[in-house]
Amino acid sequence: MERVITYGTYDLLHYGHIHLLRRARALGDYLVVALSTDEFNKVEKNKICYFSYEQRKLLLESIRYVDLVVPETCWEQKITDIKKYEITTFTMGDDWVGKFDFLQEHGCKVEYLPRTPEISSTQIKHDFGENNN
Ligand code: C2G
Repeated sequence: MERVITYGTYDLLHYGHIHLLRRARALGDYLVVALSTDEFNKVEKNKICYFSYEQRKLLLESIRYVDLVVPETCWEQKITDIKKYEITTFTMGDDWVGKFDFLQEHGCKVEYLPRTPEISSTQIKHDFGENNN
């Protein structure tokens, strides 16, 4: 059984995220999403999420491509995670290309998938803000 994992904030969920999750799931038979906690986002990514971790988790768990959602609390948990969840493939959008190749030394394939270029949570917030002034 090919088990896949991917990581992210997934705040203001949009179709670019869905394209990523669909392709990630297609790399195997089971997809784990490690979802950045509010604390991790704030401290490590300088991101304040619109939706809380629990709300973002509910949204992700409702997506047909996602089998399990677990918390991402630190950058260093990936090696532990691939053992804990018996992961065979790690995948991320290609804005992260090269950053996680080290996981291959731990018996895990690493795939970077092309991002959906025209959409981002930042763009949504910007456009929405403009139309509401
Ligand atoms: N993504 C995409 N296309 C977009 C926007 C995002 O394919 N238009 C992908 C990203 O490449 C990532 C996933 O969707 O693989 C989640 O994106 P973010 O929530 O922005 O994740 P990020 O903040 O990059 O967190 O430890 C890794 C980090 O947690 C990744």
